[in-house]
Amino acid sequence: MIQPWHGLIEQYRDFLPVSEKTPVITLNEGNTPLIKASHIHEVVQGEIDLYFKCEGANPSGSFKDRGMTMAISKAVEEGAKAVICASTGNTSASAAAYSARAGLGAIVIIPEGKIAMGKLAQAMIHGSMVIQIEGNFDDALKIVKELVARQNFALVNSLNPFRIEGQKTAAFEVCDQLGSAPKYHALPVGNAGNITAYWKGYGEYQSSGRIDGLPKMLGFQAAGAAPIVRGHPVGKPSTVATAIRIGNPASWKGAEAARDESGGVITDVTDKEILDAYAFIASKEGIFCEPASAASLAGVIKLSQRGFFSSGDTIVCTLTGHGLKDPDNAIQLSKQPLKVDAEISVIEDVLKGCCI
Ligand code: AN7
Repeated sequence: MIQPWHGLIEQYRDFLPVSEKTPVITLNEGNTPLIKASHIHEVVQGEIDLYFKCEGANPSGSFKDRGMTMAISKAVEEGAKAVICASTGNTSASAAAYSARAGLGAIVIIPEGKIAMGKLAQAMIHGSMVIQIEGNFDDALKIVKELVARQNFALVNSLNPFRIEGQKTAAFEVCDQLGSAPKYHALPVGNAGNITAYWKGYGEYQSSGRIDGLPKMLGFQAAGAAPIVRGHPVGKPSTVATAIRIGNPASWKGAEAARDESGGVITDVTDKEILDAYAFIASKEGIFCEPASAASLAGVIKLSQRGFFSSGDTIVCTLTGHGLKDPDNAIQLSKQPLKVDAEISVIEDVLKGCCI
């Protein structure tokens, strides 16, 4: 019989800072598919095995749910009345969903006009207080940090260590699904919490004897928002991948440690490379992720062109969020639907010469 799944806190309780007293607020997040790429040889040189960890399959459509089940459960345990976060969209969507479930108030501060439509809809329908600022994510996070110092709100950005604890379980799942750690693990990098969390997770799984080796961590920033690659904060970050439009990541040091301790790389990819990978993943692999997620594959493609990988390497790319979050980019990038009369003969004419 298939074992029922009760969310990642129940599954990985031994690795998480929870006790019998912690009220578990869960939407049964985690247990997301690891899907082997089938057409990757068309874009990546050499005989590599590449897998997508499809985090868009989480309840609110992104990996943030892993951190949020922990952060919200702990906020309830600690008696918080409301939570607050700054967000490029997915953190706010997840915070909104989990705090609705917990009966907590949620305040989300977002950059006006720069979050994808689906994410905005999520924060709104779950009933959080949505505040848009004329500023970017970095401005929003600064405001949130100041508010937390003055008011009794629980911060649920990844500065909250419980977020990292929850998110590290994605590394556990990859190992459980593959039977070992991959040779490389590729991720988009924004505020840098996730790469920090994965590295922590792999390290803990190794210490517990569940895996032997560790992966090399590959992080990819958008070229217009690549502070870690440039070595200094970026004042006006810009990229089509709004989820990672961040100029001064909170977990900067964690990302550098993941890179250096694992012998990995953090580099940048252009918006064109991101969108090409995004279209490839949807049209060839059948997986609809959001643009930021595709930075992981875009980076792998770029490194492979430099001969970075060897035959037989196993690479996992995390696809961090679902494509439905950002319908505008999908529609803009795709061939537009044909508009014709509702006549069978007209449609047959149109179909002449097409592939079907
Ligand atoms: C789809 O929601 O920062 O490097 O405020 O939504 O851990 O920040 C989102 C980040 C990658 C980057 N992919 O992860 C937010 C936010 C998607 C994301 C990232 C984000 P981190």
